[in-house]
Order: sequence, then structure tokens, then C-alpha cells
Amino acid sequence: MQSIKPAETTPLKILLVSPQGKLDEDSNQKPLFHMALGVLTSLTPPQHEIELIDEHFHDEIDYEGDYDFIGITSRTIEATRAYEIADAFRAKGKPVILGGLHISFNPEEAKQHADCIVVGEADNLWTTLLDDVANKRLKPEYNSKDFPPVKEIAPLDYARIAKASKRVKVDGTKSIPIYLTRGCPFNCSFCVTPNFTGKQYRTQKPELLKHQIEEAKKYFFNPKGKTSKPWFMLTDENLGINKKKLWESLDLLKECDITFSVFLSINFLEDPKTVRKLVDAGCNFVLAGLESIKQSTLEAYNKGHVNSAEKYAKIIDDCRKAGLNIQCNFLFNPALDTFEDIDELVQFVKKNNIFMPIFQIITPYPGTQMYWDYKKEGLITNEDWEKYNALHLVIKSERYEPLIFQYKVLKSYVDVYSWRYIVSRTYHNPRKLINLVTSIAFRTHLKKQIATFEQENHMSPAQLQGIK
Ligand code: B12
Ligand code: SF4
Repeated sequence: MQSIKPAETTPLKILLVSPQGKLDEDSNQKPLFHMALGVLTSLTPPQHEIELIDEHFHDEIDYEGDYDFIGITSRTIEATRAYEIADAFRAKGKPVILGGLHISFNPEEAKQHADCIVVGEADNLWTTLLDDVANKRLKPEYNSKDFPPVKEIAPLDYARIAKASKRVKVDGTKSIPIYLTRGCPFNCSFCVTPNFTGKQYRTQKPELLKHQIEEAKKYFFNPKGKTSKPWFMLTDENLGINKKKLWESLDLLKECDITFSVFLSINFLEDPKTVRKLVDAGCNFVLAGLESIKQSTLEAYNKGHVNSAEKYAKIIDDCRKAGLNIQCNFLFNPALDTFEDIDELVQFVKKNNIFMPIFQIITPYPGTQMYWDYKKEGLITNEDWEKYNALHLVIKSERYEPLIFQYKVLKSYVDVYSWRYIVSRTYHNPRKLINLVTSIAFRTHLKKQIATFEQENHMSPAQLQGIK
């Protein structure tokens, strides 16, 4: 863990920005702050002043601010906007530092918009970088490979984050981010994790958990709001990897009187004791990547050893009976999924009353094995990063026209949020209010998406033939 150095360098005024891609729609699942910026804020020596701007909450950027430097994080969907902000600050002579997943895998592209780029995890290089800024010797690039590896993840300093952030206290309808682990040892071909944080599965000291939750409640939770308990989003990539640690963490969370959501592989939920512990600790839902109901497709994604499609229905039903909702993520790939397969999946989602289903068109994000394979074979048709929101087809397809495929997925997505299935889902699942409220939010959002799609693409009846 990086220890915070005492005040020894000139105090800096730092702006840290979380940009919002133009096609990154507002969602009620967004956490109160971006984890990367929360981590950097927590690791910053106390003499420096930090301001956090989050465009997902429509915070305004002050391009005239007297900042010593501007740090911008970026995932692929936000890269274009990150560059736009960077260019605007640089035009005013302000130094910009770019970091995050997209930057780490596209360093040459990013360098054109920055005075300095950070490649990889910044935990163990951040204070060196700050010293270098203060001493006017900032380098054009800092790479985590040149620093000690991050072996343990540092706790978040919620007091410091609250001071830097523009967010006010919220009730349990908005999520406060927290994490206990980083990484996941699996190797799914569409996921960035194996090539970024995944190789080493890092944890936090369990005794730090309760203190962070108390602090987070103190600075971010308003108990007089609509809910009596705060909602924490555990942003761990896959919390279930170490069952002993998972159970230990769940026992601690149980004492904290909170609700929380978490990302877990579905196979970990085969174990009734894990499910019981999740429910008892206050888990309101688990997000699991089911990806496909065809085992051959899971094999093609190198996820066949993690997920067993034939077990999905039983696991979901057992969890439901135990009082746990599972939010399921599904991927659609024109090379692997025909329209008939998509229809079959829609039936599966309806029949099993899946909680808050998420449909995504397969997207080869830079940093994934899939990106490198597709790139080598010349299969990527679009590198407009704005379109990497998982609702656009950015790869070549022998089988379907890109627009037709996108439309089919969108139509199917809207279909699983039709009123009939919202009612059925709400009736059958535990925590009825969350089922109803989230379903209505998804429905409204998707209806808007499809209306825009139809308007922008003027689809002819011939093109629409065969799309239900
Ligand atoms: C939690 C999570 C979410 C949450 C919260 C997201 C949020 N805004 O915080 C939710 C559920 C909302 C979400 C949504 C989405 N997500 Co998500 N998510 C994650 C997950 C599991 C963990 C992210 C996290 O908290 N990491 C911990 C922080 C500390 O790590 P970090 O961001 O990498 O930061 C470190 C370094 O990168 C660096 N750094 C980062 N920024 C900066 C900036 C500066 C200046 C510096 C110096 C350093 C630096 O320092 C940090 C500390 O070491 C990751 C998996 C992963 N491997 O990252 C996927 C992941 C980031 N998500 C992904 C995707 C695709 C999405 C969606 C587009 C999905 C969709 N279609 O809706 C949306 C996009 C929403 C958005 N704008 O973020 C992809 C991104 C791929 C890519 N190349 O961009 C990932 C990698 C998963 C995957 N499929 O591989 N996500
Ligand atoms: S199990 Fe999840 S987090 Fe782990 S590599 Fe696969 S998709 Fe990524």
C-alpha cells in the first residue's frame, strides 16, 4: 500500500475530471464518484487541494480555473470527450495529464492530447508524479511497469473525497462506491480485466472496511431521505474469487446496516451458503455476466469454464427463493447469434423473470484479447470511440447489416421491458419496488433510444422485414 508522504512539496491546485461520452446515457446506476478519481484523491498528500468534476452529474468545467494541472480519466466510451476537454485546457496553456483504461491501451493516440500520460495503475506512481509537477519536472509518460506493483489496495478517504466533490448527501436510491478487491483471474476474451488489473487479485485489509463504511455514511448518506439505509455499489470486478474472503467480508458488511450491490460470477451463486450470506448482509442485487444461454458461445468467449448455461435457470430461481435478485448481462454477436438465437434468449429472459436485464452488442474494447484478434484480422469497422457504448456494431458481420443487427437488439431489449414483463418481473421477484422502479427507468430510456434510432436511420419497410 502506498503511504501518504508528509507535506514536503509545494501545494498544488488539482482538477480531476470524469468525462461523459456523448452516447453514454444518464443512468440511475451511476456511482456518486468515479472510483479512479476517488482512489487518486485518497492517495494525494494533504497539502494539495483537489476539485472533482463529474460530467455524469452535469458538473460544469471552469476552463479559466487557476489549476496547476488537470487530470482526466478515460474509458473508451469517454475518450473522445476526454480529448476535447484536454485540448480546451491545453489551448489555455494548462498542463493536462491523461490516465485510465483507454489511455493505457492507446498511449500514442492519447499523447496527442496531453502533456503527460499515465499507463496502468497509478497507485504507486501518483505521489512521484505530484512531486514532479511541484518541482516543474513533469515527464511525458509514467508507466506502472517502472514502479513497484500494487500488492494491496488502499482504503478510500471519504472525508477528502466529499470535500473535493460537488455531490451532496444522498438517500439509498443513489449508490456510494466502495471496493474490497481488484482484479479477476479469469480470461474472458471480451473483458479488459485480464490484461489490466486481473493478473493479480488484490484485496484490502478487512478491518478497514467498517471504518470506510462509517465514513462514507457520515459524508455521503442522508438518513432523512426516502430510505433508511444507504446503497453501496461494490465495484469489485469479481468479488467471489476467494470464498473465505468473500464470506469474511459479508459477515462484516452484515454489521454495517446497509444495502449493497455487487459484481459476481453466476457460478459462485450455486452455493446456498454464499447466497444466504449475501442476503443477510443486505445485498439488494448481484450483477452477473451470463453473456449467452448457448454454451458454445460461452466457449467462444473463453468463458465456458466460468459459466454453465444449463445451470442458469435453477441458480436464478434458487436465489429468488432466498430473496436475492440477479441482474443479468447478455452479449449479442452477429457471428455467433442468429436472430432466432436472440428470440430464444428473449424468451429465456421473460420466462425466468430476469431482474433488470442488460443487453449489449459485442464490442472489442481496446485492451481485450478480442480487440487484438479482430484488429489483426481486419474485422473492426469503426474506431469512433463515441460508438463504443455496446449498442453499436463496430465489427464486420458476414450475416447481418450492422444497422439491422443493432435494430434487432434494440427491439428485443425494449421487448423485455414491455409492461407485461415489467408486471410479471415485479410480481415474481423479491424487492418489488426496485424491480418496478428500475424497470420503468430502463423502459423510458430504451424507448427514447429506439425512437432516436428510427428517426436517424429512416429505416425502410424492406429493411425492417423479419425484425419483430
Ligand atoms: C464498476 C464498473 C462499472 C460501474 C461504475 C462505473 C464508474 N463510472 O465508476 C458501472 C456499472 C456504472 C459501469 C458502467 C459501464 N462500464 Co464498467 N466497469 C466497472 C469495473 C468492474 C470496475 C471499475 C473500477 O471501479 N475500477 C477501479 C479503478 C480504481 O480502476 P481504474 O478506473 O482503472 O483506475 C486506475 C487506473 O486506470 C488509473 N487511472 C484511471 N484514471 C486516471 C486518471 C489519471 C489522471 C491518472 C493519473 C490515473 C488514472 O489509476 C487508477 C488507480 O490505479 C470495470 C472493470 C475494470 N477492470 O476496470 C468495468 C469496465 C471499466 N466497464 C466497462 C464498460 C464497457 C462499461 C460500460 C460502457 C457498459 C455499458 N455498455 O453501459 C458502462 C460505462 C459507464 C461509464 N461511463 O463508466 C469496461 C470498459 C472498457 C474500456 N476499455 O473502456 C470495463 C473495463 C469492463 C470490461 N468489459 O472490460 N462500470
Ligand atoms: S469473469 Fe468477469 S471480470 Fe473476470 S475476466 Fe470474465 S468478464 Fe472479466
